[in-house]
Amino acid sequence: MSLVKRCRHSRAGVVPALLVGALALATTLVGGPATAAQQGTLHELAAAQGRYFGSATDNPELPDAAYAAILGSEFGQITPGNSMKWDTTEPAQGRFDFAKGDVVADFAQQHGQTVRGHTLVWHSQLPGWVGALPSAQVEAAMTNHITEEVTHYRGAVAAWDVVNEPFNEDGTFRTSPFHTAMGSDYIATALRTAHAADPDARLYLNDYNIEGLGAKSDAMYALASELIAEGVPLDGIGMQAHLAVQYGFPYQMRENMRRFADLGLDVAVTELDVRMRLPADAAKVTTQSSYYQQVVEACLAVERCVGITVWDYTDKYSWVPGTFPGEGAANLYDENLAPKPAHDAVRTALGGGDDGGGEDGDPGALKVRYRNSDGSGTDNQIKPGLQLVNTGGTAVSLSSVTVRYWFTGDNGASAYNSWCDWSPIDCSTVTHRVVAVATPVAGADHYLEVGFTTGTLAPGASTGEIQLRLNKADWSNFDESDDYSHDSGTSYADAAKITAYVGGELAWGIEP
Ligand code: G2I
Repeated sequence: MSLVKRCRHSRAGVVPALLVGALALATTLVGGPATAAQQGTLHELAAAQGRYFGSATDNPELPDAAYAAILGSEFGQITPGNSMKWDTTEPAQGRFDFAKGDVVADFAQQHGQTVRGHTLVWHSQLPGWVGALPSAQVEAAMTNHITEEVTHYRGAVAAWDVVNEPFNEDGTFRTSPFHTAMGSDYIATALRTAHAADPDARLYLNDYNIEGLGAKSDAMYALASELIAEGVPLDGIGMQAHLAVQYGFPYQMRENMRRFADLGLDVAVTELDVRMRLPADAAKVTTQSSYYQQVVEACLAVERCVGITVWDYTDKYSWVPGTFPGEGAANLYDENLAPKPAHDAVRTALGGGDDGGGEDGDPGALKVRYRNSDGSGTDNQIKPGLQLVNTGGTAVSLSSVTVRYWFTGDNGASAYNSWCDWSPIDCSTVTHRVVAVATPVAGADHYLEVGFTTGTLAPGASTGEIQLRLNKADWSNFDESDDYSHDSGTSYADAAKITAYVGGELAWGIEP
């Protein structure tokens, strides 16, 4: 084994100044891709914000000198795409082979990079012998595998994806030899075993489609809460973030990251890419850039988000076309290793954009415009017309935005119905619900919350009119005159008493 042991880091996300320095040195030596106009590599920009910026890589790619030069200079962390998986490291029971993983670990060591180990327990790329074991032998095989691999990489791997992809889309546990043999307890057992083998490694659960709020991330949240309550050594949640321009940006990614952080966990974006149906066009490329940018912004907004790893940095070595025929162009660099617009978007976002980023940075520049479309302020409906305008210089993903129209329910039923009657952005993309205020204040015991399932608001763009309407379930009348957000103006004007949020943070207006 040629692996050189490296100094330990208590926290995968913190890049010691020494390493940043080493990285800068590597840039000078290998003559990386950064032009004179671009100050700092992606990782240096991230490190200045207390994050790492990394890439997946794979053994067949490393002999590509041009590829390796960028990998070694631009990124501060690497993840082996395949070579630390079970089928490679223990192809036959008890026969361990770390040669390929060592090549990646050595590359990292030579370039002052940290390594995320991927992955110890996964239903896929699992050698046939594991599935063929009698159930009673699976736990011992699993704990032995973890112990051997984690022990081998002690000091070289800063963080492990201990369990990968434990959930189905609906939030139920995925069937695997491990789940079949041990039920969901296999997860706690795996974490405890990994911790015993390397108490300094940061231990993660990793999955896809858990980037936004939803059934699958709720399941991960419930599992993480339970593991923490039981004292199981869990340090972080890995959000893979294999995004696609045609499916929209994950719903409330920041909020979702924050709830895991609030459990005391680190969060890492572990496999970011943004694919599209080919051929690429200007609109898809713009959306892609905005998704990359929003992921970076979400990570910078949540202190416990320790870093971002792209699932390889170039289209030349992407897994996407092999898995989704007709799709691709998912990465930051093209097939000739030239940086794409998404690369600039990431750089800009890491540079802090308009406010320097950082913890709870500028959530985005938006304003709400309003007109009263209601002929009567004392009938049984409230009819606000709203427009949302991007007043900033960067695109805003509508799925991260919510708007609140504050009002009082007066007397009558406590249940409400709400409606989107018309909008040029299509009411099917607009969500709306009435929420009771926990601690009512004058003018507001409820608000109409408006959200979006998809769409991007370019700099300067407006959603156009969104015609909204709400009523009480018993159709009793309102007195709108004292409602906080109500105004009698019937043409559109800026409305400071209607609030807008990006990723749950107030971006416009004054709350009652
Ligand atoms: O599928 C994308 C990623 C989703 N999350 C977990 C990751 O571990 C996964 O990575 C990918 C690798 O990037 C691919 O390179 O995992 C795939 C397998 O699930 C990897 O693809 C496989 C090919 O399907 C095999 O034909 C090939 O032998 O890579 C193998 C090794 O090159």
